Amino acid sequence: MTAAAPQPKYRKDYTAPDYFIRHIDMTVDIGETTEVEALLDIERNPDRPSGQPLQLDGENMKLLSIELDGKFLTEADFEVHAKGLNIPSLPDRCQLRTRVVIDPHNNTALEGLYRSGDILCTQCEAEGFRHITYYLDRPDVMASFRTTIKADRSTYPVLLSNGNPIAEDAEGDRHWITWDDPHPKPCYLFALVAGDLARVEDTYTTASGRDVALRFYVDHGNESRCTHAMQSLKAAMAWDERVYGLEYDLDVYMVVAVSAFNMGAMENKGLNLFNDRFVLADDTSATDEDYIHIEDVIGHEYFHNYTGNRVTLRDWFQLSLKESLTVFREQSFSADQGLGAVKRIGEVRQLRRVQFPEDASPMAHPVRPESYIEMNNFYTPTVYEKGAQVIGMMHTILGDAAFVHAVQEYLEKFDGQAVTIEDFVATLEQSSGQDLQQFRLWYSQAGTPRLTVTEHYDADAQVYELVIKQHVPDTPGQKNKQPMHIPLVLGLLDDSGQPVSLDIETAAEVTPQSPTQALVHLRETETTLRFPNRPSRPVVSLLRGFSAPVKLDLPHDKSDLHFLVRHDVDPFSRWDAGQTLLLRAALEAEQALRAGNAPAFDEALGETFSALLETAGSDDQALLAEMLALPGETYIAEQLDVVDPDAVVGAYQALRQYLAGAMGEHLKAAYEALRPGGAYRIDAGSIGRRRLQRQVMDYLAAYDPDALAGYCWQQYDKADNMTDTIGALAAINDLPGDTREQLFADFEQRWRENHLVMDKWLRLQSTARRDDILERLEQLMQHPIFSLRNPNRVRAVIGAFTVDNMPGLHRIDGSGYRFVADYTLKIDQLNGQLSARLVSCLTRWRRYEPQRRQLMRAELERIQQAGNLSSNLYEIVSKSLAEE
Ligand code: B3K
Ligand code: ZN
Repeated sequence: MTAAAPQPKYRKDYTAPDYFIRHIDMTVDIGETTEVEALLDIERNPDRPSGQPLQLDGENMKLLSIELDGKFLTEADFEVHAKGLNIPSLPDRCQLRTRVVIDPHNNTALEGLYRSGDILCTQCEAEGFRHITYYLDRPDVMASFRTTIKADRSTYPVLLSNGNPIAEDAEGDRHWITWDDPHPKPCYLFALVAGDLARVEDTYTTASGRDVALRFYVDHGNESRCTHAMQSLKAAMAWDERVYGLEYDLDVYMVVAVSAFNMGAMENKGLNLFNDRFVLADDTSATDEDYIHIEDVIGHEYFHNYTGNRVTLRDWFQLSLKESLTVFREQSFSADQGLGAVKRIGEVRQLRRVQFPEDASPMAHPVRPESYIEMNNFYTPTVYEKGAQVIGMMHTILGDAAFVHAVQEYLEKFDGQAVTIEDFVATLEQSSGQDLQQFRLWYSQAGTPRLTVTEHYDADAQVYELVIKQHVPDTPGQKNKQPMHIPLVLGLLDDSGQPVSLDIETAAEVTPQSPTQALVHLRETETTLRFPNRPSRPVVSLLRGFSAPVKLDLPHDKSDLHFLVRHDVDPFSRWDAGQTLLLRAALEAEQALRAGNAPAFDEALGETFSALLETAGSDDQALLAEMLALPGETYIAEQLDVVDPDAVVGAYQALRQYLAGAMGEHLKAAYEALRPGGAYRIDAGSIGRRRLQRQVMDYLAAYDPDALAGYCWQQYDKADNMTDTIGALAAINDLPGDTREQLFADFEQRWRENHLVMDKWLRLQSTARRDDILERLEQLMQHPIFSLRNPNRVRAVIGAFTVDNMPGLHRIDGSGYRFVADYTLKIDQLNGQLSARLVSCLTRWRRYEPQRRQLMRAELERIQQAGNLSSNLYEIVSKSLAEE
């Protein structure tokens, strides 16, 4: 056991700070050791009682001296402990100077100031600043920052921090520079970078005609790989001006790409830090998906400048306030860049793959959590992605114009303040006149609501009726929940597939969106909708555009679903009808396999999906690729009360094999027809074509592995871009044989110097279905490019294995679990944020069949008993093992 179990913090316990820090003047002197001097202008909070002790946060640092208003304090005047420093009493206004030594070179947790390759950089969100100096490390303490960095000139020629450079000088081997950021900010937005970096510069002229310098800092040699990120930044700046009327507010916007980074990127004011995989790209080394991710992450961090930085958080329980709104803005931006509805489908796929499981796990928490042990564990799909859906529902309820207007009001009203989710929702409510009282339950109730729909058609009365029941499942600490306000968008199709003019009789509120589409506000446990004057039974298209993040049990039988696949006008619902058909088929196959029978599939299923393939040349190819992609194994498993991974994997494979057989030779024709017609282009049409081609290759691997191997060889050989190159490797990944080995070996030779490209190579091998996968993983970790200290490499090998290798992870001898637990413990000694993510694959042990359940639990107990765990890992493991 951990010596003293870390204690949770509760949202209900929030109190305003006793003291504010109005300004900080710090000097970071980088040398053999790194010394940080901080001069804090402190003011008592007049709303709090006087005479309170000052309790500064500070960890992993050695205190050299402390002065209060110019007088050195002695040890009797203060108390230093493992988590900070207390001074029993303080004048109402004073200046406190501390000098500490920190050790960035041995900071493997990558929080605070740390080394990435040869550069020093920071990560302060959520609570990293307390690793740099003693401070009130909470977002409602906002100060102006002045930062002087001193360092060796040749090792660290570039010295950056937030704001504007105001002075610099050099003497001998050393130089220094002072940065001034006059806008008060919480310390989680502080950033510092020191290193030998190349600078790529461009300019953006804002709508009001101001020039903003855009500067990317990257390793030397990577200058030409910033073009796409730079363009994406400009597109994001223009989008925010056009859609929200928001202009960038400083003269310089800096982005630094670093290779050792715990997450995607960080929105520090004026000085974003990025995981280099979300900056660096060129056609030969980046895939379509890389290009899209870069645009998304660049947009996301840029949009934080308002939603997060200008208006920030009162406390960490409010994290979703900035993250969900920023993800929503990022998603809107991204959809506008060309892929539209297909982007939405991708978001839903991802939500179902990672957030629905989290919502049904021991870590389930509301979008606004009530408690946490380690804040870094709450940067979750629930806070981000479900939170963005919650914002999206308010957007649907208010309508686009009223929503945008309300967000603008919120940003104006709270500019420069640290606020709460309640402040945001109340502003939306006041601005729009909509009642969001019941809607607020989305922030407090965890768990994915389930809608069960039954239908009845009365031919004599010519009335079609739907009864919709909602239920929110129990989650840890929350039972017997209240019904939610769920916006359900729907339409009806007549028997020729035409949309029907809607006339709805119901006690629920209905907002027409068009003559044939309506938004129904579900607020009760049960809602009845009656559609009169229907001479024949219509087919209902429900949850259009995925209007709410719910699980939906459709009333449709198979023929209705086939009909919707052919006729629905809403791309999401059309796709989802197809997914429901496939899911039902997979679940039947799973049942058959568990009963010892061979799976069997309807002929109609093969016909519908073959017919889709035949539209490959004409239809929206990106949408078609999504329509043809099977629901993933994880999502299939999600539907089951007890998971037998062998049956899930078997069912998935059987369904794939069946469909591949049904499509047959058409697959080859489609593959040929989808070959590139010219040089690589990154536009929505070309991306769609390549996605569809990849999907076709996935079926071809099942239908005719030899033919596929030939195609892969040729494609790899001719490719002028990474999407086609990696597509060839991905398609052949699970097929043993010489072609696979040769292509992987050649790829390694070609790309061994490029760690981002090698991550793709590592990732594919970690997810390959092969009996010797664990030995292979060990070999991969011996590769010169691999390091347990680099999160990207660890995620590519171990992370990918835990998420995308169901048969490997769930080997019946328990060796997959043992492997994960061993590395979780090893990595936890270095980086608690990373180890806590890796162990997540074991947390839902209770859902598995008895043998696996026991094996998974034993590994979790082994981790728990190892002792000396990071608070991150401790929280996840202890919550997973807690009694239900
Ligand atoms: N705000 C950061 C995430 C910080 C994560 C800290 N463990 C990136 C983002 O959401 O934009
Ligand atoms: Zn964010």
